[in-house]
Amino acid sequence: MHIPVVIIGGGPSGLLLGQLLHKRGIEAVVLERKTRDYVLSRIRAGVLETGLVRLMEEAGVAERLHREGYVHDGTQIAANGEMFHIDFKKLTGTPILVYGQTEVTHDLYDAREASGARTEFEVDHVEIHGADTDKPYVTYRQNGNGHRIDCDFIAGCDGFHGVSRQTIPLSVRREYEKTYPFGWLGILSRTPPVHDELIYANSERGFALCSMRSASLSRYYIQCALSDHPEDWTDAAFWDELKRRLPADVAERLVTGPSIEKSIAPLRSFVTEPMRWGRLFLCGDAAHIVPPTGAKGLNTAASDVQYLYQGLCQFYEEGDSEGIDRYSERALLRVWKAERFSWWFSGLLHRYPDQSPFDLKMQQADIAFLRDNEAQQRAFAENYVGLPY
Ligand code: RFL
Ligand code: PHB
Repeated sequence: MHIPVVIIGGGPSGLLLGQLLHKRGIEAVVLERKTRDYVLSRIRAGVLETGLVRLMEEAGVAERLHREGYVHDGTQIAANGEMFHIDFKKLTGTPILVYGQTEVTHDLYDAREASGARTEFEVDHVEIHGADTDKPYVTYRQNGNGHRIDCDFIAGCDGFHGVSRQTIPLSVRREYEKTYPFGWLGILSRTPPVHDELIYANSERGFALCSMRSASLSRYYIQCALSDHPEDWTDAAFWDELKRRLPADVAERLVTGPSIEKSIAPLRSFVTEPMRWGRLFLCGDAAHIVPPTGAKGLNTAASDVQYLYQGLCQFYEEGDSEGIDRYSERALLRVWKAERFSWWFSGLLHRYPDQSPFDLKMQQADIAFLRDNEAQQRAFAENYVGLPY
Protein backbone atom coordinates (compact mmCIF):
# COMPACT_ATOMS: atom_id res chain seq x y z
CA MET A 1 0.00 0.00 0.00
CA HIS A 2 1.24 3.52 -0.85
CA ILE A 3 0.08 6.68 0.99
CA PRO A 4 1.81 10.01 0.22
CA VAL A 5 2.48 11.03 3.83
CA VAL A 6 2.80 8.84 6.94
CA ILE A 7 2.41 10.81 10.17
CA ILE A 8 3.82 9.07 13.24
CA GLY A 9 2.05 10.31 16.39
CA GLY A 10 -1.54 11.43 16.92
CA GLY A 11 -0.85 14.30 19.31
CA PRO A 12 -1.62 17.91 18.34
CA SER A 13 1.29 18.20 15.83
CA GLY A 14 0.40 15.07 13.89
CA LEU A 15 -3.33 15.74 13.90
CA LEU A 16 -2.98 19.38 12.83
CA LEU A 17 -0.64 18.47 9.98
CA GLY A 18 -3.00 15.68 8.93
CA GLN A 19 -6.02 17.98 8.88
CA LEU A 20 -4.25 20.75 6.96
CA LEU A 21 -3.02 18.25 4.33
CA HIS A 22 -6.46 16.70 4.10
CA LYS A 23 -7.96 20.13 3.30
CA ARG A 24 -5.54 20.41 0.37
CA GLY A 25 -6.30 16.92 -0.88
CA ILE A 26 -2.95 15.42 0.19
CA GLU A 27 -3.61 12.02 1.74
CA ALA A 28 -1.95 11.10 5.03
CA VAL A 29 -2.33 8.31 7.59
CA VAL A 30 -1.76 8.92 11.31
CA LEU A 31 -0.18 6.11 13.38
CA GLU A 32 -0.77 6.53 17.14
CA ARG A 33 0.67 4.29 19.84
CA LYS A 34 -2.12 4.86 22.37
CA THR A 35 -5.93 5.02 22.23
CA ARG A 36 -7.79 8.24 21.44
CA ASP A 37 -9.11 8.36 25.03
CA TYR A 38 -5.59 8.08 26.42
CA VAL A 39 -4.32 10.93 24.24
CA LEU A 40 -7.29 13.04 25.35
CA SER A 41 -6.68 12.32 29.03
CA ARG A 42 -3.36 14.19 29.05
CA ILE A 43 -3.69 17.66 30.56
CA ARG A 44 -1.09 19.91 29.02
CA ALA A 45 -0.96 23.30 27.36
CA GLY A 46 -3.51 26.03 27.91
CA VAL A 47 -2.32 29.06 25.95
CA LEU A 48 -2.61 29.38 22.17
CA GLU A 49 -0.78 31.95 20.06
CA THR A 50 -2.63 33.61 17.18
CA GLY A 51 -0.46 31.64 14.72
CA LEU A 52 -1.90 28.37 16.03
CA VAL A 53 -5.43 29.80 16.04
CA ARG A 54 -4.97 30.77 12.36
CA LEU A 55 -3.79 27.27 11.49
CA MET A 56 -6.81 25.79 13.27
CA GLU A 57 -8.98 28.13 11.17
CA GLU A 58 -7.24 27.03 7.98
CA ALA A 59 -7.76 23.41 9.00
CA GLY A 60 -11.48 24.18 9.45
CA VAL A 61 -11.49 23.27 13.15
CA ALA A 62 -11.68 26.64 14.92
CA GLU A 63 -15.41 26.97 15.48
CA ARG A 64 -15.51 25.69 19.10
CA LEU A 65 -12.20 27.34 19.93
CA HIS A 66 -13.66 30.75 19.01
CA ARG A 67 -16.87 30.01 20.90
CA GLU A 68 -15.36 28.63 24.10
CA GLY A 69 -11.79 30.01 24.25
CA TYR A 70 -10.93 33.05 26.35
CA VAL A 71 -9.16 35.99 24.74
CA HIS A 72 -6.53 37.45 27.09
CA ASP A 73 -5.10 40.88 26.32
CA GLY A 74 -2.25 40.56 28.82
CA THR A 75 -0.73 38.71 31.75
CA GLN A 76 0.20 39.42 35.36
CA ILE A 77 3.67 39.07 36.88
CA ALA A 78 3.85 38.84 40.69
CA ALA A 79 6.97 39.36 42.79
CA ASN A 80 7.77 40.74 46.24
CA GLY A 81 4.13 40.84 47.30
CA GLU A 82 3.15 43.02 44.31
CA MET A 83 1.76 42.39 40.85
CA PHE A 84 2.13 44.19 37.53
CA HIS A 85 0.37 43.86 34.22
CA ILE A 86 1.89 43.36 30.77
CA ASP A 87 -0.56 44.55 28.14
CA PHE A 88 -0.09 42.39 25.03
CA LYS A 89 -2.83 44.14 23.12
CA LYS A 90 -1.39 47.62 23.68
CA LEU A 91 2.22 46.57 23.11
CA THR A 92 1.80 44.24 20.13
CA GLY A 93 -1.82 44.54 18.97
CA THR A 94 -2.18 40.79 19.51
CA PRO A 95 -3.86 38.86 22.33
CA ILE A 96 -3.50 35.18 23.25
CA LEU A 97 -6.25 32.59 23.55
CA VAL A 98 -6.79 30.40 26.60
CA TYR A 99 -8.09 27.05 25.30
CA GLY A 100 -6.79 23.69 26.48
CA GLN A 101 -4.57 21.43 24.40
CA THR A 102 -7.01 18.63 25.30
CA GLU A 103 -9.76 20.57 23.51
CA VAL A 104 -7.52 21.33 20.50
CA THR A 105 -6.77 17.61 20.21
CA HIS A 106 -10.43 16.72 20.69
CA ASP A 107 -11.52 19.08 17.89
CA LEU A 108 -8.83 17.71 15.57
CA TYR A 109 -9.85 14.07 16.23
CA ASP A 110 -13.52 14.92 15.66
CA ALA A 111 -12.70 16.63 12.35
CA ARG A 112 -10.45 13.76 11.31
CA GLU A 113 -13.16 11.22 11.99
CA ALA A 114 -15.82 13.32 10.23
CA SER A 115 -13.62 13.59 7.12
CA GLY A 116 -13.02 9.84 7.02
CA ALA A 117 -9.23 10.30 7.16
CA ARG A 118 -7.37 7.20 8.38
CA THR A 119 -5.94 6.94 11.90
CA GLU A 120 -4.47 3.71 13.27
CA PHE A 121 -4.48 3.50 17.07
CA GLU A 122 -2.58 1.19 19.40
CA VAL A 123 0.22 0.56 16.93
CA ASP A 124 3.57 -0.63 18.20
CA HIS A 125 7.04 -1.46 16.90
CA VAL A 126 6.81 1.47 14.48
CA GLU A 127 9.97 1.48 12.33
CA ILE A 128 11.06 3.92 9.65
CA HIS A 129 12.95 2.46 6.68
CA GLY A 130 14.84 4.10 3.83
CA ALA A 131 14.27 7.67 5.04
CA ASP A 132 17.45 8.69 3.20
CA THR A 133 16.17 7.21 -0.09
CA ASP A 134 13.34 8.20 -2.49
CA LYS A 135 11.29 5.19 -1.42
CA PRO A 136 10.79 5.32 2.33
CA TYR A 137 8.36 3.04 4.14
CA VAL A 138 7.07 2.48 7.64
CA THR A 139 6.36 -0.84 9.31
CA TYR A 140 4.35 -1.40 12.49
CA ARG A 141 2.40 -3.99 14.42
CA GLN A 142 -1.23 -3.77 15.42
CA ASN A 143 -3.28 -6.47 17.16
CA GLY A 144 -0.37 -8.86 16.66
CA ASN A 145 -0.27 -8.34 12.86
CA GLY A 146 2.57 -6.74 10.90
CA HIS A 147 1.87 -3.91 8.42
CA ARG A 148 3.87 -1.92 5.87
CA ILE A 149 3.05 1.46 4.29
CA ASP A 150 5.13 2.84 1.43
CA CYS A 151 5.13 6.62 1.21
CA ASP A 152 6.77 9.77 -0.18
CA PHE A 153 7.36 11.49 3.16
CA ILE A 154 7.29 10.70 6.89
CA ALA A 155 6.37 13.29 9.50
CA GLY A 156 7.82 12.38 12.91
CA CYS A 157 5.24 13.91 15.27
CA ASP A 158 5.71 11.31 18.01
CA GLY A 159 6.82 13.50 20.88
CA PHE A 160 9.98 13.47 22.96
CA HIS A 161 9.93 9.69 23.59
CA GLY A 162 9.05 8.68 20.03
CA VAL A 163 11.02 6.66 17.50
CA SER A 164 11.40 9.23 14.72
CA ARG A 165 14.23 11.26 16.20
CA GLN A 166 16.14 8.04 17.12
CA THR A 167 15.97 6.95 13.47
CA ILE A 168 18.33 9.78 12.47
CA PRO A 169 21.88 8.39 12.73
CA LEU A 170 24.05 9.78 15.49
CA SER A 171 26.61 10.79 12.88
CA VAL A 172 24.04 13.29 11.53
CA ARG A 173 22.15 14.24 14.71
CA ARG A 174 23.29 16.90 17.18
CA GLU A 175 21.43 17.35 20.46
CA TYR A 176 21.46 20.34 22.79
CA GLU A 177 20.00 19.91 26.26
CA LYS A 178 19.57 21.68 29.55
CA THR A 179 17.75 20.17 32.51
CA TYR A 180 16.49 22.22 35.45
CA PRO A 181 16.86 21.21 39.09
CA PHE A 182 13.10 21.33 39.80
CA GLY A 183 9.71 20.32 38.40
CA TRP A 184 6.18 21.73 38.24
CA LEU A 185 3.46 20.21 40.36
CA GLY A 186 0.16 20.99 38.63
CA ILE A 187 -3.44 20.55 39.68
CA LEU A 188 -6.75 21.00 37.95
CA SER A 189 -9.74 21.96 40.11
CA ARG A 190 -13.39 22.81 39.55
CA THR A 191 -13.03 26.25 41.06
CA PRO A 192 -13.26 29.73 39.52
CA PRO A 193 -9.87 31.17 38.47
CA VAL A 194 -8.37 33.55 41.02
CA HIS A 195 -7.82 36.25 38.36
CA ASP A 196 -9.12 36.95 34.88
CA GLU A 197 -5.56 36.79 33.48
CA LEU A 198 -2.73 34.30 34.13
CA ILE A 199 -0.47 35.14 37.07
CA TYR A 200 3.22 34.14 36.86
CA ALA A 201 4.72 34.49 40.34
CA ASN A 202 8.27 34.73 41.62
CA SER A 203 8.51 34.18 45.36
CA GLU A 204 11.23 33.29 47.81
CA ARG A 205 9.49 29.91 48.23
CA GLY A 206 9.67 29.25 44.47
CA PHE A 207 7.66 29.82 41.32
CA ALA A 208 3.86 29.60 41.06
CA LEU A 209 1.43 29.95 38.15
CA CYS A 210 -2.31 30.60 38.24
CA SER A 211 -3.93 29.54 34.97
CA MET A 212 -7.34 28.36 33.90
CA ARG A 213 -9.38 26.38 31.42
CA SER A 214 -12.79 28.08 31.88
CA ALA A 215 -14.80 30.28 34.26
CA SER A 216 -15.22 27.28 36.56
CA LEU A 217 -12.05 25.26 35.92
CA SER A 218 -8.65 26.37 37.19
CA ARG A 219 -5.13 25.10 36.55
CA TYR A 220 -2.43 25.94 39.12
CA TYR A 221 1.24 25.04 39.26
CA ILE A 222 3.99 25.32 41.88
CA GLN A 223 7.70 24.69 41.50
CA CYS A 224 8.60 21.49 43.40
CA ALA A 225 11.61 19.27 44.02
CA LEU A 226 12.39 16.68 41.34
CA SER A 227 12.26 13.99 44.02
CA ASP A 228 8.63 14.88 44.95
CA HIS A 229 5.72 12.61 43.94
CA PRO A 230 2.16 13.88 43.37
CA GLU A 231 0.90 11.58 46.12
CA ASP A 232 3.25 13.32 48.61
CA TRP A 233 1.16 16.46 48.16
CA THR A 234 -2.31 16.52 49.72
CA ASP A 235 -4.68 19.07 48.21
CA ALA A 236 -4.49 21.06 51.46
CA ALA A 237 -0.68 21.17 51.30
CA PHE A 238 -0.81 22.30 47.66
CA TRP A 239 -3.27 25.15 48.32
CA ASP A 240 -1.32 26.23 51.38
CA GLU A 241 1.95 26.37 49.45
CA LEU A 242 0.36 28.14 46.47
CA LYS A 243 -1.11 30.84 48.73
CA ARG A 244 2.26 31.47 50.34
CA ARG A 245 3.77 32.18 46.92
CA LEU A 246 1.14 34.73 45.83
CA PRO A 247 0.60 38.36 46.88
CA ALA A 248 -1.56 38.41 50.05
CA ASP A 249 -4.64 39.96 48.39
CA VAL A 250 -4.57 37.34 45.61
CA ALA A 251 -4.10 34.51 48.12
CA GLU A 252 -7.09 35.78 50.07
CA ARG A 253 -9.33 35.63 46.99
CA LEU A 254 -8.18 32.14 45.94
CA VAL A 255 -11.06 29.65 45.94
CA THR A 256 -9.81 26.15 46.77
CA GLY A 257 -11.45 22.78 46.19
CA PRO A 258 -10.63 19.14 45.53
CA SER A 259 -8.12 18.49 42.74
CA ILE A 260 -9.39 16.46 39.80
CA GLU A 261 -5.89 15.91 38.41
CA LYS A 262 -2.47 16.22 39.99
CA SER A 263 0.84 15.58 38.25
CA ILE A 264 4.50 16.56 38.20
CA ALA A 265 6.37 17.56 35.03
CA PRO A 266 10.17 17.92 34.93
CA LEU A 267 11.53 20.99 33.13
CA ARG A 268 13.81 20.59 30.16
CA SER A 269 15.23 22.58 27.27
CA PHE A 270 16.15 20.35 24.31
CA VAL A 271 16.76 20.78 20.59
CA THR A 272 17.84 18.26 17.98
CA GLU A 273 19.45 19.36 14.73
CA PRO A 274 18.74 18.95 11.86
CA MET A 275 14.97 18.53 11.94
CA ARG A 276 15.04 16.75 8.58
CA TRP A 277 16.86 13.65 7.45
CA GLY A 278 16.12 12.74 3.83
CA ARG A 279 12.37 12.18 3.66
CA LEU A 280 11.83 12.22 7.41
CA PHE A 281 10.76 15.51 9.03
CA LEU A 282 10.54 16.02 12.80
CA CYS A 283 7.78 18.25 14.20
CA GLY A 284 6.98 19.45 17.71
CA ASP A 285 8.18 17.69 20.85
CA ALA A 286 9.91 15.03 18.71
CA ALA A 287 12.49 17.70 17.85
CA HIS A 288 12.45 20.11 20.76
CA ILE A 289 11.25 20.64 24.32
CA VAL A 290 10.92 23.90 26.25
CA PRO A 291 10.22 24.39 29.95
CA PRO A 292 6.50 25.31 30.19
CA THR A 293 7.20 28.83 31.50
CA GLY A 294 5.92 31.01 28.65
CA ALA A 295 3.65 28.35 27.11
CA LYS A 296 5.75 27.81 23.99
CA GLY A 297 5.68 23.99 23.52
CA LEU A 298 2.47 23.46 21.61
CA ASN A 299 2.83 26.80 19.86
CA THR A 300 6.30 25.96 18.56
CA ALA A 301 4.98 22.59 17.39
CA ALA A 302 2.39 24.58 15.42
CA SER A 303 5.01 26.69 13.63
CA ASP A 304 6.89 23.51 12.62
CA VAL A 305 3.64 22.12 11.24
CA GLN A 306 3.08 25.31 9.25
CA TYR A 307 6.55 25.18 7.64
CA LEU A 308 6.19 21.47 6.78
CA TYR A 309 2.63 21.89 5.51
CA GLN A 310 3.72 24.74 3.23
CA GLY A 311 6.69 22.72 2.00
CA LEU A 312 4.55 19.68 1.21
CA CYS A 313 1.91 21.79 -0.60
CA GLN A 314 4.67 23.42 -2.65
CA PHE A 315 6.03 19.98 -3.51
CA TYR A 316 2.73 18.37 -4.48
CA GLU A 317 1.05 21.39 -6.08
CA GLU A 318 4.00 23.09 -7.82
CA GLY A 319 6.59 20.32 -8.04
CA ASP A 320 8.98 22.59 -6.12
CA SER A 321 11.06 21.12 -3.26
CA GLU A 322 12.33 24.49 -1.93
CA GLY A 323 9.96 24.43 1.09
CA ILE A 324 10.89 20.94 2.22
CA ASP A 325 14.57 21.54 1.51
CA ARG A 326 14.57 24.60 3.76
CA TYR A 327 12.21 23.13 6.39
CA SER A 328 14.84 22.40 9.02
CA GLU A 329 16.57 25.76 8.67
CA ARG A 330 13.30 27.74 8.85
CA ALA A 331 11.85 25.76 11.73
CA LEU A 332 15.07 25.87 13.79
CA LEU A 333 15.41 29.64 13.45
CA ARG A 334 12.09 30.08 15.24
CA VAL A 335 12.60 27.12 17.61
CA TRP A 336 15.79 28.63 19.05
CA LYS A 337 14.04 31.94 19.73
CA ALA A 338 11.28 30.11 21.62
CA GLU A 339 13.97 28.16 23.50
CA ARG A 340 15.67 31.41 24.46
CA PHE A 341 12.47 33.00 25.72
CA SER A 342 11.37 29.95 27.73
CA TRP A 343 14.83 29.57 29.27
CA TRP A 344 15.03 33.28 30.14
CA PHE A 345 11.50 33.42 31.58
CA SER A 346 12.18 30.27 33.64
CA GLY A 347 15.33 31.88 35.01
CA LEU A 348 13.43 35.04 35.88
CA LEU A 349 10.86 33.30 38.06
CA HIS A 350 12.27 30.14 39.69
CA ARG A 351 14.41 29.56 42.76
CA TYR A 352 17.55 27.55 41.90
CA PRO A 353 19.29 25.50 44.63
CA ASP A 354 22.69 27.03 43.84
CA GLN A 355 21.54 30.66 43.46
CA SER A 356 23.99 33.03 45.14
CA PRO A 357 22.94 36.33 46.76
CA PHE A 358 24.34 38.03 43.64
CA ASP A 359 22.19 35.82 41.37
CA LEU A 360 19.10 36.72 43.42
CA LYS A 361 19.86 40.43 43.07
CA MET A 362 20.20 39.98 39.29
CA GLN A 363 16.83 38.23 39.20
CA GLN A 364 15.20 41.03 41.17
CA ALA A 365 16.78 43.68 38.93
CA ASP A 366 15.56 41.81 35.84
CA ILE A 367 12.00 41.76 37.22
CA ALA A 368 12.16 45.46 38.12
CA PHE A 369 13.43 46.27 34.61
CA LEU A 370 10.51 44.38 33.10
CA ARG A 371 8.08 46.19 35.39
CA ASP A 372 9.48 49.67 34.67
CA ASN A 373 10.71 49.59 31.06
CA GLU A 374 8.26 49.67 28.19
CA ALA A 375 10.79 48.46 25.60
CA GLN A 376 11.47 45.37 27.74
CA GLN A 377 7.73 44.82 28.18
CA ARG A 378 7.26 45.03 24.42
CA ALA A 379 10.04 42.48 23.80
CA PHE A 380 8.40 40.23 26.41
CA ALA A 381 4.95 40.67 24.87
CA GLU A 382 6.20 39.98 21.32
CA ASN A 383 7.73 36.72 22.49
CA TYR A 384 4.74 35.71 24.60
CA VAL A 385 2.10 36.28 21.92
CA GLY A 386 4.37 34.48 19.46
CA LEU A 387 7.06 35.60 17.02
CA PRO A 388 5.84 35.75 13.41
CA TYR A 389 6.03 32.78 11.03
P1 RFL B 1 2.85 14.97 21.96
O1 RFL B 1 1.71 15.73 22.50
O2 RFL B 1 3.80 14.34 22.91
O3 RFL B 1 2.24 13.86 21.01
C1 RFL B 1 3.04 12.81 20.48
C2 RFL B 1 2.12 11.63 20.16
O4 RFL B 1 2.91 10.59 19.59
C3 RFL B 1 2.54 9.35 20.17
N1 RFL B 1 3.70 8.43 20.05
C4 RFL B 1 3.76 7.46 19.12
N2 RFL B 1 2.91 7.08 18.18
C5 RFL B 1 3.28 6.04 17.38
N3 RFL B 1 4.47 5.37 17.54
C6 RFL B 1 5.35 5.74 18.47
N4 RFL B 1 6.51 5.11 18.61
C7 RFL B 1 5.03 6.84 19.32
N5 RFL B 1 5.66 7.46 20.35
C8 RFL B 1 4.84 8.42 20.77
C9 RFL B 1 2.19 9.70 21.61
O5 RFL B 1 1.33 8.72 22.21
C10 RFL B 1 1.49 11.06 21.43
O6 RFL B 1 0.09 10.92 21.25
O7 RFL B 1 3.74 15.86 20.95
P2 RFL B 1 3.29 17.03 19.94
O8 RFL B 1 2.10 16.57 19.10
O9 RFL B 1 4.52 17.48 19.27
O10 RFL B 1 2.72 18.20 20.86
C11 RFL B 1 3.57 18.89 21.73
C12 RFL B 1 2.79 19.39 22.95
O11 RFL B 1 2.07 18.31 23.51
C13 RFL B 1 3.71 20.03 24.02
O12 RFL B 1 4.69 20.82 23.39
C14 RFL B 1 2.94 20.91 25.01
O13 RFL B 1 2.02 20.15 25.75
C15 RFL B 1 3.90 21.62 25.97
N6 RFL B 1 3.19 22.41 26.98
C16 RFL B 1 2.67 23.66 26.67
N7 RFL B 1 2.78 24.14 25.41
C17 RFL B 1 2.21 25.33 25.07
O14 RFL B 1 2.34 25.76 23.92
N8 RFL B 1 1.48 26.08 25.99
C18 RFL B 1 1.31 25.66 27.27
O15 RFL B 1 0.60 26.33 28.03
C19 RFL B 1 1.95 24.42 27.67
N9 RFL B 1 1.82 23.97 28.91
C20 RFL B 1 3.04 21.93 28.29
C21 RFL B 1 2.35 22.75 29.24
C22 RFL B 1 3.54 20.69 28.67
C23 RFL B 1 3.36 20.25 29.97
N10 RFL B 1 3.85 18.95 30.27
C24 RFL B 1 3.14 17.98 30.98
C25 RFL B 1 5.08 18.47 29.64
C26 RFL B 1 2.19 22.33 30.54
C27 RFL B 1 2.72 21.10 30.93
C28 RFL B 1 2.57 20.72 32.37
C1 PHB C 1 -1.50 25.96 31.51
O1 PHB C 1 -2.59 26.56 31.62
O2 PHB C 1 -1.41 24.74 31.62
C2 PHB C 1 -0.26 26.76 31.31
C3 PHB C 1 -0.35 28.11 31.06
C4 PHB C 1 0.79 28.85 30.87
C5 PHB C 1 2.03 28.24 30.94
C6 PHB C 1 2.13 26.88 31.16
C7 PHB C 1 0.97 26.13 31.36
O3 PHB C 1 3.16 28.99 30.77
